[in-house]
Amino acid sequence: MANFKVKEIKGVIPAVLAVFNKDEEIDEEGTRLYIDYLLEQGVDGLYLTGSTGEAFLMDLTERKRYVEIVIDEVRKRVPVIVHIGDIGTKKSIKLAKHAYETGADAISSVPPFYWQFREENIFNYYFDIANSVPIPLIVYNIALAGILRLNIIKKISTIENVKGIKYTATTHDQISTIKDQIGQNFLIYSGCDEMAASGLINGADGIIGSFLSLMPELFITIYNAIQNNDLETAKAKQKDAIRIIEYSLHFDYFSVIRLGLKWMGIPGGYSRKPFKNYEGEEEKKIKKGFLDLKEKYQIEEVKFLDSL
Ligand code: MN9
Repeated sequence: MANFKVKEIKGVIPAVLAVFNKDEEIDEEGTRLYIDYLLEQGVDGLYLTGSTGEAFLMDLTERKRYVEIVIDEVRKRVPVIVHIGDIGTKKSIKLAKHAYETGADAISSVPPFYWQFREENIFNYYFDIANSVPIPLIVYNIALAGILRLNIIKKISTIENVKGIKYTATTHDQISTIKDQIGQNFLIYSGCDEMAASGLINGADGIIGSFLSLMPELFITIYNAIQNNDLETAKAKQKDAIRIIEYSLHFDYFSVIRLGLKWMGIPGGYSRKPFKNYEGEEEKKIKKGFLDLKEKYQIEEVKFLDSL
């Protein structure tokens, strides 16, 4: 059963990595420590088994197990959104029902992908999953699965349980337009970490993303600064975030986030193949790159950089 109302799901919500061990198996102990770390930093919620959670590299049993471990570890302290998206309605409904039964506060899904589904297929996909469980559904708009046009977002928003959108597109003016045309209560989570401040300025209720897992403190500062109309702080901290992210994106960045966590003594685990993991000389090179950035731009108060 859900513990939070959808209105309470806002703020800084890390997209959670799947912590695998070196043999690519789920590392339960590591996962629990990593989740505890995020909660200690004061994040407002968690987003599970999405892109950052390498969901499409796991089978359904593994995805379910991951959700069970995290929800058990969270112990109702913050809301949990479970991404249940898959390529077909039938599989997604299985995951949706499992998420609901395990205690997720909301589900979320990318549109069906790979084939060029027509808008009618996409609408029906969301209709069927939204009707399979009594908890809110957050649409996930991301280029990797195909960006949804405003008209289809509006249509999908008329489905009863559809309560918001995770908006990982760069067209941030549309965040404002969605609020105007669908309603102020339709929740929007800005998903481009490089543009967190912009998303929030345009009216997003929260931010969800990979780098919030590595630097929750930085994104909490950005979020609070925007709430307090402190644009100077928001701009300065967003610049720091952009520099760190831009550098990380030269590599398989989930693995870079894992390294950052490891340097702080937090288990970040390993990615599944074909993603790459960095060790030895490559790890040293990445570390050196971060130290150079820190020095060149005088980046302060970023915990993983301070741990180097
Ligand atoms: O939506 C994330 N996208 C993916 C969330 O995981 C593909 C973002 O947080 C990006 O990882 C981030 C870096 O581009 O903005």
